[in-house]
Amino acid sequence: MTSTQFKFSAGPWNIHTGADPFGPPVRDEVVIARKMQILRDLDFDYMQFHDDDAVPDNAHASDRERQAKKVKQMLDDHGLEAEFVAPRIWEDPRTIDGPITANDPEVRRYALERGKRAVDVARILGTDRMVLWPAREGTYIRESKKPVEASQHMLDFIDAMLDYDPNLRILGEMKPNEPMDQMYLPSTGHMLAMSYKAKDPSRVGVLIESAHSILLGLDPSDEMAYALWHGKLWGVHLNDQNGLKFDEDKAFGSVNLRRAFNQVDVLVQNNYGTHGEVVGLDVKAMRTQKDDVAFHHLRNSKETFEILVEVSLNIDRQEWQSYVAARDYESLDRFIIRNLMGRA
Ligand code: XLS
Ligand code: MG
Repeated sequence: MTSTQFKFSAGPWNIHTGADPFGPPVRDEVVIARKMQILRDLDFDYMQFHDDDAVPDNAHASDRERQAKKVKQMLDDHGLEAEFVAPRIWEDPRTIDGPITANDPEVRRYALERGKRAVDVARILGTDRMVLWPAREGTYIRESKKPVEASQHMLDFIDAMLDYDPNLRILGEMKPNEPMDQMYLPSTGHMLAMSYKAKDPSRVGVLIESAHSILLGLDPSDEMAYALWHGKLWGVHLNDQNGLKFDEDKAFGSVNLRRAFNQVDVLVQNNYGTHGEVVGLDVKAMRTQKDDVAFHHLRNSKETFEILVEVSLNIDRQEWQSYVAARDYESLDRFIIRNLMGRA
């Protein structure tokens, strides 16, 4: 696989106004058609969606199809495809305490309805993938929910979605915290275990975000390798993260180039992308960026990925192996660093 064979995607939320919990927007909102144009100009092939990026959840039932079709047309006009649809089940007032694992059965019913509406949108946008980032499925204080029952609610939700559409695939995007203090199913491993309990395990897999692994104290490339071994790495959200704090969504490779290389290398070496998997870049522009340059984080992340693909394809594997065989890891360490510094 050469770098050009990878397909790239990003969501509308990756071109954003810069609002954060401590301050208002600093840039103008960009309409979705313009975002599509930006992605196209950057040579992206896919756009990712939350359900309400395409159709607001309060849209009238009779109008939902028309609105979704309009977005599909817009994608076609820009030569883009939808990679996935993720139900944004964390903003509605009913979902304050995590809709899928809410104690109130009425709220859990809303989660199911909302999930099904997201599947309808996905169908019209032409994707069979639902990403499940269960943002509020956890607790602020541990005593507020029953964790064993919560696990069953998560499985019930997954099964209901699989039932609703026989072609649907679910990609769990796990994260250990934020907005919750502690999340249920915090890691890839948890979601993979859950996938085998689902009524059709072959349709349940994961999307791994670099920053989420780092927040778990894990190496993203090892998480990716584990999911690849299961045949269940169906999406990635590449980005970077400076230590254990809020989810920073920094440009890919901007904090730790070696960690980025290891992710690219595991993807390249295991033919990621040859079965329709896409390289998603879940990166945010710094708040300091002015409007006209507030997409460079996407361009830069893609470029870093592509250069690291070249490194991975051209690195001297024989020399690499010779250090492994001799158990000379000091030399191996130097070899990798010299390659990353362009001094191979
Ligand atoms: C948040 C997630 C989110 C998902 C899509 O931490 O990264 O943006 O990727 O719902
Ligand atoms: Mg993400």
